[in-house]
Amino acid sequence: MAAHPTRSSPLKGLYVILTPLASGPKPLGELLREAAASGVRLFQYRNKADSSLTVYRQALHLRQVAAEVQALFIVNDRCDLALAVEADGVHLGQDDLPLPLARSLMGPDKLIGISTHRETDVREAIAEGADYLGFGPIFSTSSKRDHEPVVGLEGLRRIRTLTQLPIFAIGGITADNVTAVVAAGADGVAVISALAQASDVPAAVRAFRAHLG
Ligand code: TZP
Ligand code: MG
Repeated sequence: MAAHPTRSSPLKGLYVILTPLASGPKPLGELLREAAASGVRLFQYRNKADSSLTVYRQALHLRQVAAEVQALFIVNDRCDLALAVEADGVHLGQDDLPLPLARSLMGPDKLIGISTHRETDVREAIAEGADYLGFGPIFSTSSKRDHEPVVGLEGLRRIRTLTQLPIFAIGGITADNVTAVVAAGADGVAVISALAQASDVPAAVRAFRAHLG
C-alpha cells in the first residue's frame, strides 16, 4: 500500500463525498479511481444507511483504493470507523462527538473537519482546533434530508472573515456556480451529486477544477 498522505497535504479544491445513496450504478471505488485520475486528492466516505459491518467493509475497500491513488481519505461521522480503516481523518457534524473528545481518540496527526452552519459553530470549531471547516448548505440540495437552512453566498462571505482555516463550501454546488462560491471565499467545495450523477466523471472534474485552481 502506498504511504498515507499526511495532514500537510493541501486542504483545498474539490472534495468528493462518496455516498451509496446518491451514487448511480457506478461502484464507489470506481468513482474514486476516476475522480482521482482526473486530479481529485480529497475524498470522504459517508454512509448513514447500512449496517456497521457493511459500512466497515466498504470503508476499508475505499480506504485501500484511496491509498493506491495517494488521495486523502476521510470518514464521515465515526471516529471508530476512521481509526479501524486507518483513514486520514474524520469529518464530524454538530450532532457527532465533541471535537476535543474526537481529537483525544484520533490523536494529533489525523485530520478533523467540522460541518458548520452558522457563526457560533464556526467560532467553536476554530477554538477547539478543527483542521478544516465544511460550511453550508450554500444552496438548496436534495442530497441531505432535513438540511439546515441555506446560508447562501452572503453567509459564506461573512464566515470567511472569521478564519484562515480551509473552508469547504457544501450544498448544491455545481460547475456552474462554483466560480461564485470561490469568489465568496471558499478554499474548496465538497460535492455529492455533481460527481455521483455525472455521466462523464473526468469531464465533470475538469469543469470544477478549471474554476478551483
Ligand atoms: N451537508 C450539507 S449539504 C450536504 C451535506 C452532506 C449535501 C451536499 O450534496 P450535493 O449533492 O453536493 O448538494
Ligand atoms: Mg455527522
